[in-house]
Amino acid sequence: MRHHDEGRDHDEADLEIRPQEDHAAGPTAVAVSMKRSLEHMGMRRTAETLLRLNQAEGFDCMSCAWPDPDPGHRHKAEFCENGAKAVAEEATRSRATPEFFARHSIADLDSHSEHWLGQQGRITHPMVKRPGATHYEPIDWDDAFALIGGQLKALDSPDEAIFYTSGRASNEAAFAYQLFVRAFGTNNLPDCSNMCHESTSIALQESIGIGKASVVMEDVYDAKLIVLQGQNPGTNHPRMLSALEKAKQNGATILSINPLCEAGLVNFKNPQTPRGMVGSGTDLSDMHLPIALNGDLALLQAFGSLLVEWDALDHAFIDQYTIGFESWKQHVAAVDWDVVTETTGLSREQITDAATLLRDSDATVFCWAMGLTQHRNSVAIIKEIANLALAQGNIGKRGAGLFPVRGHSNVQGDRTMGIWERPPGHFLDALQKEFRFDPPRANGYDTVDSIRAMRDGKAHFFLGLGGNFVQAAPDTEVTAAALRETRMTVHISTKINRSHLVCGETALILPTKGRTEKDVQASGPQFVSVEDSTCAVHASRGPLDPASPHLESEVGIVTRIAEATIGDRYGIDWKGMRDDYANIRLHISRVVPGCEGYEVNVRRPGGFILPHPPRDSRTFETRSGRAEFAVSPIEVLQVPPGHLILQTLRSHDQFNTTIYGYSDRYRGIEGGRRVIFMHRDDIAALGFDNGDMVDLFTRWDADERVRCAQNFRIVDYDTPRGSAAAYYPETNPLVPLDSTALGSNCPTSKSVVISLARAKGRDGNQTGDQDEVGADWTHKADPEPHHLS
Ligand SMILES: Nc1nc2c(c(=O)[nH]1)N[C@H]1C(S)=C(S)[C@@H](COP(=O)(O)OP(=O)(O)OC[C@H]3O[C@@H](n4cnc5c(=O)[nH]c(N)nc54)[C@H](O)[C@@H]3O)O[C@H]1N2
Ligand SMILES: Nc1nc2c(c(=O)[nH]1)N[C@H]1C(S)=C(S)[C@@H](COP(=O)(O)OP(=O)(O)OC[C@H]3O[C@@H](n4cnc5c(=O)[nH]c(N)nc54)[C@H](O)[C@@H]3O)O[C@H]1N2
Ligand SMILES: [Mo]
Repeated sequence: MRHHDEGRDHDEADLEIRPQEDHAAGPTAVAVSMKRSLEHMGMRRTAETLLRLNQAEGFDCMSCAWPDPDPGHRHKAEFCENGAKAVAEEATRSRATPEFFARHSIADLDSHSEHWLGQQGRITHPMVKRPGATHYEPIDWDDAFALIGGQLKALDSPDEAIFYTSGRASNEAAFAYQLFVRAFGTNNLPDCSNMCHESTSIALQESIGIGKASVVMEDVYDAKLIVLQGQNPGTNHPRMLSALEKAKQNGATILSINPLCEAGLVNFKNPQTPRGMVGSGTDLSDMHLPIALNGDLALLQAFGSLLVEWDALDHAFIDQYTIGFESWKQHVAAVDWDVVTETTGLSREQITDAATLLRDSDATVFCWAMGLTQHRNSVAIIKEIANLALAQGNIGKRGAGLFPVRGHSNVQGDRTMGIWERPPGHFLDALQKEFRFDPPRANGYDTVDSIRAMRDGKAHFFLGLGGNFVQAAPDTEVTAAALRETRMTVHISTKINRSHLVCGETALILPTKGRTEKDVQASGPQFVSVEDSTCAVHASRGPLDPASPHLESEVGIVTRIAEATIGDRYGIDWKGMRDDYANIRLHISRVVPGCEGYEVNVRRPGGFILPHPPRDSRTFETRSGRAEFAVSPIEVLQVPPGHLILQTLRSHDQFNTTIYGYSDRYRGIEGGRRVIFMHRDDIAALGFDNGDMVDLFTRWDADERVRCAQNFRIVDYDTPRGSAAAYYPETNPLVPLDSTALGSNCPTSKSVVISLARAKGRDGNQTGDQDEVGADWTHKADPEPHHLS
């Protein structure tokens, strides 16, 4: 495996640094959407897809999990630039055929960038790499399923197999998948959520009894104050900007808390309005706090302390619905302001000004994403948001609530359907009743534990329902080596990605239909269903003919793997589910809480909203039966002199590990991705100049590994001192596998302590005695881990 996007087809010398943009969207966004769509799909397919995207009778956008407006209030073009890119990426006319795989060995493919791999188009046939082979070759579906079934049956225990899910799978596919995995006998169901909003799910479960958002779309429109913390909506949830604009027009104030002044947080030019296309746009944030990385727990406790001091509290709510208030009150009242200002990089005045916004609002919506979930103390941070919401009674009230903005379009639905390595007992009981078998009760492996199990020879089989595990997971070298240890890796995918090239002894690629495509089964055309960030569940129907006649649907693949592995054990009717997805939905309606009447409800235009006890009736299904205040000590991340905290984030031209292109327009980065954003005083203090090339090293004392990512260009950028940023997944080799959030085991992708050294050149040999700036530790191993293949 190469340095990711430094494959031979891309030259970072083309990199161009421009000024940051001060607004998001606007006419450029429309132009970019159209250009990419036409390039990949041509005119007809562009029209066929984009006009059906996010429409009540159309298909759900596979980009993010932002909710749709009510069916009556949708625009003709209810999509954003990045949604259009996601569609173009899937509905492309390019094809990766068996001839393509015959021309390119796996080693050759591995020498290309992730972007190039994606550009080869949709995979048309099931492919296999046999033990010792250098190439993938085509395989019949029946033979592929027999190989998988044979391998699974040969394991000593079902717990030696790992069944990963990315968050794009439909509810139907996810339900069938978890059913198969549990009938096979394991709870090893890690998913992308383990690297994403897991900290949210754990924290909110403990604080309010449910790990999901307590708002619906209307609450955003009706909020008095919206807090946007650790989130870059202009890039990752662009349609959220329309909702924020509407909220502003209704009088909302917006407070953004982010180390970076992201374009969408500042100004939004709504491409759906004339003002957005030619005018000056809407100034979204009323106040921006440029917080230092990982400063949020201290900031939120400082807010708490001020609200207590001002008695800006909802005592009736606190008395009636919560426990633990007194301890929390005492804890925050005693907050150490020196620690607060030091860890946040903010002044007491700035923090006090922001707290007055909270004080003066009687309806606050708190939004957050990866900037809060991927730190060691993430669970504590999110419980602290819940504390603030509880202190002011901002739950179960119009215009108020907790709003973790989910990532993958159906990551929340997959969890609802039982994709979880730690399933609750009541879910297993319902499964047992419906299917008359004893599901395994022991917890399975999450993502990090799956990697450990493969590394340690405890798991020998990996199956990915979507996703790009090797690139998305932390500690790339460790993860790659772990996957290579397995006897079989299987990927259900639409397009080629790096994980297909980091193979087990035998490897299979099973090509699947995507959201944009028609899915016809024995009983006729099928639709699938998905859940968004606000618990709204609705149907999705693809308009296009499948990319190849040889594709199977995800439900088709999963049910046939089940047949090949467990046959008719327990008498589960896999064929019936495959032939008519309504049969799966019938099971869902009887197993999944809140899904009674699923078939009817999901067919309604706009679908239905799942129950949410705190939102609906201020009912809190926690251990105590009340919403719980949590007390969390502030632990300051130790950053030795000469080191920085690095956050790994997304550019405007990628979807997770899928690299659409090399234009991070809003941040002014064109033609390349290997950049590190730094404060100019940090650049100088470390003895560098803007534009210098550096290698990045992780500071991590817990093991002897040297973690390094090479050849990043320093970009002088508006970020707080000590806080640096670089793109994911190029920096994943720097994230230690064992560095995870307490309580959720989520990798700490937003707080990696690093040092920098002048780059020794693309393939330059690193030695232990290089002039690593500011490092007070020495290399203990041979630091040349870059070419794995
Ligand atoms: N186009 C597009 N859309 C996407 C995705 C994509 O890759 N491309 N990915 C999808 C997925 S799976 C997800 S999870 C979401 C991710 O959506 P985001 O969470 O918006 O994604 P990131 O790029 O990781 O951005 C993290 C933001 O948090 C800020 N941040 C980082 N650390 C801190 C901190 O310590 N404190 C605070 N207050 N802020 C911090 C960063 O500056 C950045 O603005 O987007 C989804 N939507
Ligand atoms: N350093 C660092 N690491 C991170 C993060 C970070 O911020 N920093 N973010 C984390 C987060 S939030 C997430 S969610 C994970 C994402 O982890 P994953 O979900 O594993 O990664 P993706 O890049 O979204 O997966 C893309 C692949 O999915 C396949 N695919 C696309 N559409 C379909 C489909 O319809 N069906 C099927 N079966 N396959 C399809 C394609 O082959 C594509 O290559 O990464 C995590 N890793
Ligand atoms: Mo995510």
